[in-house]
Amino acid sequence: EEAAQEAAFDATVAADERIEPRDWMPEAYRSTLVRQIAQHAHSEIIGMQPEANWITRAPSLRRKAILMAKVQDEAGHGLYLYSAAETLGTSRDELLDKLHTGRQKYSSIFNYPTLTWADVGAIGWLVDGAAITNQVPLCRCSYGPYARAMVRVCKEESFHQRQGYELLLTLSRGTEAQHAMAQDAVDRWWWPSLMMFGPPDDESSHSAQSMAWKIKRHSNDELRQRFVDICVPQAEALGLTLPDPDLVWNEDRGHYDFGSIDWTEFREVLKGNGPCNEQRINRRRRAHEEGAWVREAAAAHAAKHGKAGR
Ligand code: FAQ
Repeated sequence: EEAAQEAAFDATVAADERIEPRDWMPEAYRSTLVRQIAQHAHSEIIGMQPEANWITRAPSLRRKAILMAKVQDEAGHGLYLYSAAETLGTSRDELLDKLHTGRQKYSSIFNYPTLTWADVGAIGWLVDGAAITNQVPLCRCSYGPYARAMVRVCKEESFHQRQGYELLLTLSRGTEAQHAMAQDAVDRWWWPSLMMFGPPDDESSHSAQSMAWKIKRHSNDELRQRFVDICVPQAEALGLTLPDPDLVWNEDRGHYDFGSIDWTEFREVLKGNGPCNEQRINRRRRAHEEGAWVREAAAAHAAKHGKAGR
């Protein structure tokens, strides 16, 4: 029986069809998906913090409304992703507990501080740009609920990326001080954005298996290269420079060559030693504790109306 189920799973993946929650799947496939989807969900909700830092200080009502909508979208993305993870048999409570106790990761990028208003633009352009580059192929992920969640997430991410680009363009074309602020933000966010794609391929422990299962469609280095190639002309259009003296078009490869990434910094951030790791996780734990009464009230309401509480 098990062999027949495994053959059916392999055939579904080979035919580029979707695995659905009730289908048989190898335990390692299930746990890999829970790991990746949970890390992704955690990134969305932790990722609300750096930008939320600027909502009260947005320079105009229009900018404030846009930023509030963006941060709210991120909460929504977290919810789609936790729901996708729940279809694999893990509860949201369990996943949040793992985040709060440091047993599951979130993206390295959200451990950097947002020092000026221009950081909101740099995050939109570079961080959301990197997120889209990584997530468009995930719309074809072999696991149905994750793939479908990504379709909507990517549409919203493109709006986020455009708002960041437009914000930076406005600053870049503004006063000298505004231009300098935009350049400084790009200087600080460029390298951490390249790290979002994960370790180099020869150190990426999960890539080979995840690609065989068609969870990932491209390697970390392939997507990083794609992102660099997209950003160079955009930086030119913005009138800003990317902080890499080794960035140069390579005619033979048909890609931009770029300088080496500081992987020591990446590993330190993953170990909890980035500039804001402690602040981010403490704030998340506190928000969770302060929201306990809402969860209790919702459960009491559901119980009273005869529905199973969650
Ligand atoms: N940060 O073997 P691999 C967003 C870990 S976008 C932290 O290559 P894999 C939108 C990895 O987990 C950001 N850890 O791993 C937004 C593994 O550790 P483990 C979120 C990282 O899974 C914008 C180890 O290193 N997007 O939130 C990172 O095959 C603005 C070995 O690595 C996603 O999560 C990192 N950067 O490939 C929100 C996308 N990179 O678990 C708000 C979905 C690697 O063995 C504001 N995820 N690690 O302990 C993926 O595509 C993949 O999981 C990768 C990593 C590509 C991130």
